[in-house]
Amino acid sequence: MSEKKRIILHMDMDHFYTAVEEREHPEYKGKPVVVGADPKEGKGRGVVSTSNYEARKAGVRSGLPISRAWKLCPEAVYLPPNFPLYIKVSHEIMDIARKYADKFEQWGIDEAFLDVSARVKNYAEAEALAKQIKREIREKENLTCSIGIGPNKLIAKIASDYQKPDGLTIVKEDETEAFLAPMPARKLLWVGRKTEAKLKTMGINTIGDLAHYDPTVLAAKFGVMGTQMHLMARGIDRSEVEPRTEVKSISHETTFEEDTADADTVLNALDALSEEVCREALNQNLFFKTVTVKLRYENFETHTRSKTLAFMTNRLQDLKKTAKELLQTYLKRDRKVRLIGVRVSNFVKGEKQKTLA
Ligand code: TTP
Ligand code: MG
Repeated sequence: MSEKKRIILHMDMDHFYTAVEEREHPEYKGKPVVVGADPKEGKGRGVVSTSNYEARKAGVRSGLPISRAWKLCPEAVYLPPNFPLYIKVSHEIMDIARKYADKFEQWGIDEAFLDVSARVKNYAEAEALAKQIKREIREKENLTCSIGIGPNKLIAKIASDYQKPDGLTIVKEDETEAFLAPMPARKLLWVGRKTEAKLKTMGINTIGDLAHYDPTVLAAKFGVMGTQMHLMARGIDRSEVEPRTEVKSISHETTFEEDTADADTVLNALDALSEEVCREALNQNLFFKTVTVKLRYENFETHTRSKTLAFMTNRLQDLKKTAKELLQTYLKRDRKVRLIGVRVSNFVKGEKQKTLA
């Protein structure tokens, strides 16, 4: 049975936080701009949330320690994140884009998938639609985005990243293989750094290498993920564009490479987990009230502790402080830790801010 052909768009705003900042402060235009932790003249902790393209030229990008950013580009304009503003703009952009889709799925704060199969007859019409979305966002919001068009979400997402900023990339069904083949395997959604390293030892560097690899060997090595990776490498993705179901909690955990009794190591990892969890909450515009930590000792004895705050928050410092407080009681000098985790729950959805900026 043949399936109906789909046409999917993926839209991703260009250097979102810094683009919004530049729009609000035209005096920053042309200068490198970095949004993230306070650099404290090179002594700051924490990381870069994002940077504009001028700062990226100096090597400053998302996730880089802010102290490194300062060394690479001390002349940049450094700004703390203004989340209420980014969330307001995100709502406005999503409201624009949603109108153009039969099915719409927001993905993070500045990305969305649009299934337009029922309203366009072919890729030429999809291209015209994408241009219209880009125009409306530019005119109403004074911001640019990049759009990818393809036969499924996977291709559309990779295509939107292909020509940034202000890009529009169309990859038709019969072009997917040639489009994907030269790209590094890492570009596939499921391929993280560890998997990438493993693939390299197997001689797999590009998506093309992966597509031509024996799927039974991949399945034996990586389980379901191996099968999934092989399908993706061949450009196959049947997942539907659908509004995300309501999230009940957001959590991340990590297992130490070696069990450790060193409190600093554990607390640094806890901070990193809190950062990941907080970013996801921010991306989904969720404020939380409950924080839970999990700890597993080397003998697999596992503990969880929760605290419900008196207020709702999405601030990283609140999460870090609460998580630390909760975990502290378990950090005993003679006991080695195997795993820790951080979870936030009890969500309140962020309000649309009507009169900001
Ligand atoms: P991205 O779309 O990944 O990045 P971007 O929009 O800044 O740049 P690009 O032009 O390459 O799309 O993420 C959207 C926003 O999410 C980004 O502006 C800031 C935030 N973010 C973080 O806070 N930390 C991160 O590590 C990343 C990747 C993004
Ligand atoms: Mg973006």
